[in-house]
Amino acid sequence: HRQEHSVATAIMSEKHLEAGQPLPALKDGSVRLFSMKYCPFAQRPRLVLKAKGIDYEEINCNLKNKPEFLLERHPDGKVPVFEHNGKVVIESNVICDLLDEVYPNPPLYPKDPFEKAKDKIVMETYSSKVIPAFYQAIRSGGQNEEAATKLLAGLTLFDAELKKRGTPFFGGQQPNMVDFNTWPFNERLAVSDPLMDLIKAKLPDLDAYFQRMVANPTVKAIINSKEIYLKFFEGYVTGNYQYDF
Ligand code: GSH
Repeated sequence: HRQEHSVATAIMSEKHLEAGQPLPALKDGSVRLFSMKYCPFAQRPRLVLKAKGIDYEEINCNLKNKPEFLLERHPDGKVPVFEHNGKVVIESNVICDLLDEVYPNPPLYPKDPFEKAKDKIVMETYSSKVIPAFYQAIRSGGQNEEAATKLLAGLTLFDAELKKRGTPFFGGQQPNMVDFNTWPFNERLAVSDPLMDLIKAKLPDLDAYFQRMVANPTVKAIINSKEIYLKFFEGYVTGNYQYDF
């Protein structure tokens, strides 16, 4: 049964913890996510946990000066890392699928295995066609035309799939795993005015879909503003990453 009233996500580390800092003690039986506030991959399980009303402890990590406890749990010291009862799981997509099995309500995939496979293909396509172009485009402040063209081509496929479904979200009337898996990147497109102008002009239905996602309570609960991302993405350009501001 969905925990409707569970809104009190326990944030253990408001600040990003770094090398030399100990891991705060965990309450018995609780669920923990090692994260970084602006990481799009960590935002995937954060959205899934929120959608399912699961309380969890969030440990934010400084990824330029990694805390030992993160390196002990992930061979490359990446986030997200999920931990429950001493069991550790890495990779955002693996974590999200695990969460959907462990906490089945509400389900975030179709019941039918073939429909579920279709959803996974949409996510795969987005990951291979949109995400690399997204990073290229964002690093250039939306000024790299080749990256913008590639990004738009990837988003066109995504838009076409949603049109084919004919529903407000990939999940139907409500967002499902496809919507949550891709949203962290869609949310960050807002940092670039040229890119958003291009999307509004060429893919107006996709823009309308973005507006529907922004209005969704799960998405809204953990959304960051354009200003916050602009500030964080300065690190991409200067190499001087700031995690707490
Ligand atoms: N494939 C991984 C996933 O889906 O979980 C990617 C995770 C990832 O790249 N996270 C970044 C990270 O931990 C932060 S956004 N970077 C630190 C590093 O690469 O050392």
